[in-house]
Amino acid sequence: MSEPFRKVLIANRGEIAVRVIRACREEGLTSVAVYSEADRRSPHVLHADEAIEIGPAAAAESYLDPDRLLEAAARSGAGAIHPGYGFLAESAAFARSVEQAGLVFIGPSPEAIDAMGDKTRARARMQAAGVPVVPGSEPVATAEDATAAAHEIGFPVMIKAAAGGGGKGMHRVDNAADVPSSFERASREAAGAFGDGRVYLERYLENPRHIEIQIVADAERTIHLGERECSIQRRHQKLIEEAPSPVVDPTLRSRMGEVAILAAKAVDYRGVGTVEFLVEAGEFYFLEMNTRIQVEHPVTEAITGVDLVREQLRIARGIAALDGAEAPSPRGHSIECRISAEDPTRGFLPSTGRVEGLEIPTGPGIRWDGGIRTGFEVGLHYDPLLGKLIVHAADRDRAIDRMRTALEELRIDGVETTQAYHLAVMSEPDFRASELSIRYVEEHPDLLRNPDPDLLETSFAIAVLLEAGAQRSPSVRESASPDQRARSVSAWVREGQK
Ligand code: MV4
Repeated sequence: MSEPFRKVLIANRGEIAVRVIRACREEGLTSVAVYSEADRRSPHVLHADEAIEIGPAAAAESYLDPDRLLEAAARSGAGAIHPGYGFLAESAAFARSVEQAGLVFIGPSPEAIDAMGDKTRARARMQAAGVPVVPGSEPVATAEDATAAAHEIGFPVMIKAAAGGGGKGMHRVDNAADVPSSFERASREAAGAFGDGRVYLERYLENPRHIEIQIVADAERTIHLGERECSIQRRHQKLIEEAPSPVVDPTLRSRMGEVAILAAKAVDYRGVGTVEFLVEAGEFYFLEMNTRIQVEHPVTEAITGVDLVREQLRIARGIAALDGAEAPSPRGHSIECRISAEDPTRGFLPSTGRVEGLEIPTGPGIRWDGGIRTGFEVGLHYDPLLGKLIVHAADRDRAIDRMRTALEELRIDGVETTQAYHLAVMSEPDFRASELSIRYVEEHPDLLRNPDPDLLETSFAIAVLLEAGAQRSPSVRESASPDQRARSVSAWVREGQK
């Protein structure tokens, strides 16, 4: 059992820092925020019981600097560090330093982080534990070995970096002739990006869904809390998540859940964690395990009623997961939209500026986890996530309608955001029909041309005039081309619609 602690340093910023601070307060724990020069007036600083400035805006010299964080912990007398997600959350070295400083790292052991960090090691370990992985090879040393492996697996194949993650150094190969060049390129990229040029091969899955299982584990029990559907993403950044997945039935859920428990047990996992799968044609394959609280944790919280950050804090103090209870049966449907300072009409280009106005939607089944307030300066130093809008309703259709209403109420003035994109998705037929895969965003480019509501009004007015003109004016009706038709309608309107 861990040392008890009464004070927690939150080594993070933004919405997740606020989320953790709130959970600390409810658990009777004192919270210590850390902040960079750029975050002096940020919400997490205002919410925390105490706050310590740790360095300049550049994350490498503040939120990513283990020494400054440990120094702040020592100075404040914190007995534990919660890393949130991103930054140092999945650094085994940081977790080790925290423990060596005599503090509790609120997360799994450094060994569990390490075991899941190396892709090929994790793959081998999962295979040994009976967890299905995408059919594939060990790391291959030469182009000849890669070609032999590809023939054995069958085309198309994916060449992946052993040390990789997040899609870097991944190459699809469709035929044997292309294997050597792709092998060389993938090895070179892997060496450059990860300092480890080893690559391996997998069968390429054409149209998979990305579905993940939430795990909660203490020293005695490893429990799963069902799945989240995370297929709607762009360049490995998730945009929308939901729970449950519209394609997972109770049988598949319990099969995936049992396998996720096997995966967690294989590394003696403690705390909350997520096992990611690719799912295609009713089959599922282990992808990786995330050894942290995830951005999308609220959709699981909504349908299970479990407070996952509370679980993290309590498990770290040696208290039984779920207070010793069984996993609750899920109720209803939850959707999360990530609201980021990015412009979907310009390839999700990060947008900067001052938040001039902010209206947060409220009402039954609506939750906002945010890290901004009026006057907040959105810069380029950190992740562009401003907040997450989460809804919960009795079923998926009603959750979508509720999200649409909430998105219409949300107002963030001063920066471009992904809000209108989300609104467009909520009405898109394939989304409504749950026709999803990891290709959803690229397969729906029309959603990226966000129609401005004012522009929509204008084009609607033009359509009405065209229709009326065509019915009542011979020159409009007999126009030879759309251009001429437009000119004729203008003339018809100017002349008083005779
Ligand atoms: C794949 C795949 C298709 N086939 N592996 C991307 C991130 C990395 N962790 C695994 N990834 C993929 N591996 C095989 N054999 C497609 C992806 C993939 C993906 C996976 C999950 C979520 C989003 C994705 C987006 C593009 C590609």
